[in-house]
Amino acid sequence: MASSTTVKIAEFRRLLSHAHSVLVLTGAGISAESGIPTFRGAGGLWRQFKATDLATQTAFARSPSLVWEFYHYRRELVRTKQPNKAHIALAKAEKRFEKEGKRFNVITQNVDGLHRRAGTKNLIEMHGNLFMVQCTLCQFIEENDSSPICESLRNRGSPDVNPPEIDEKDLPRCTKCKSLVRPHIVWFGEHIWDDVLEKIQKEIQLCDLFIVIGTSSVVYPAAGYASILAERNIPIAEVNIETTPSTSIATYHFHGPAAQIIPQLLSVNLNNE
Ligand code: BV8
Ligand code: ZN
Repeated sequence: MASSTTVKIAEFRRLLSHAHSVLVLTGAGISAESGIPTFRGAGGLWRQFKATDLATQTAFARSPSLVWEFYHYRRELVRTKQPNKAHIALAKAEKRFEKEGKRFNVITQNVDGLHRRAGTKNLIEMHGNLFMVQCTLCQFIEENDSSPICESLRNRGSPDVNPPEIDEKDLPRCTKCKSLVRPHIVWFGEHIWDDVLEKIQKEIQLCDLFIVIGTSSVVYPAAGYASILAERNIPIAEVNIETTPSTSIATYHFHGPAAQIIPQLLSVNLNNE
């Protein structure tokens, strides 16, 4: 007798084969198996701070040195990690869909860049990226993946110490106007960029199958997308190791780690990887 999960996966795969515009939303949980701590798990702490305390304009205004140590720490951590089978399966599924003349788009809340490194092309990084900076004065935005991002941050960022602050003049500067730069990342209390919201709205309009992976569905506006689509009776599959506010409105809830479940759901064989 096939287990209910096997039946659900088979049903989902049938839906997938008839979909023309798949939209995926990912959160920190999809990168957990790559060794990147999630926000709300135990890994969400750095020194005595919660990530949500540091990812704010107030924290940056109070101590740009502390916030830059936090982001430098995460940049260097991510550099040592690899995309996992969930990221890779999404990238392969996108290629297969494109060949069939269908649409496959990923919206990620993550700033770790792992979807890009896995090969996903149709990607909306709605909260920005650890390897992009924006100028606090002239707003110039640029990629910056240098390690360290500036000399004063070399060997800094350890979660186990509380060193003296770095002088602002020694923190990362704008290549254009030499003013202080900040991570090009949407902090709590900040609006998502208008052009990003427009792209998201378009994808939500076109979506005929929604997959929500590894997010606690707490942070808005991302947390609201599932209910918008549920209103239109768009089938929703959630993949998570816990239930979330999206679970009650999802058509399917696949309970388990993303790296194990996503390849099965998308019929992507990664064993020869
Ligand atoms: C906005 C970049 C309009 C930063 C992020 C009061 C004042 C101001 C604003 C608010 C307020 N009250 C509410 C708000 C709105 C706020 C909000 O929603 N707050 C929450 C906390 C209530 N939202 C905002 O501020 C947004 N802007 O609303 O603008 C506005 C403006 C002013 C005033 C009002 C409104 C901006 C939000 C963007 C913040 N930036 N990231 C950085 O990375 O440094 S958000 C950050 O947390 C992540 O990027 C992610 O988006 C978000 C949620 O994290 P998750 O990805 O869900 O991760 P989490 O750890 O929570 O969960 C992981 C999940 O994975 C779990 O469910 C776990 O079970 C699962 N999992 C774990 N392992 C696995 C797994 N699943 C599968 N497999 C596994 N192996
Ligand atoms: Zn500048």
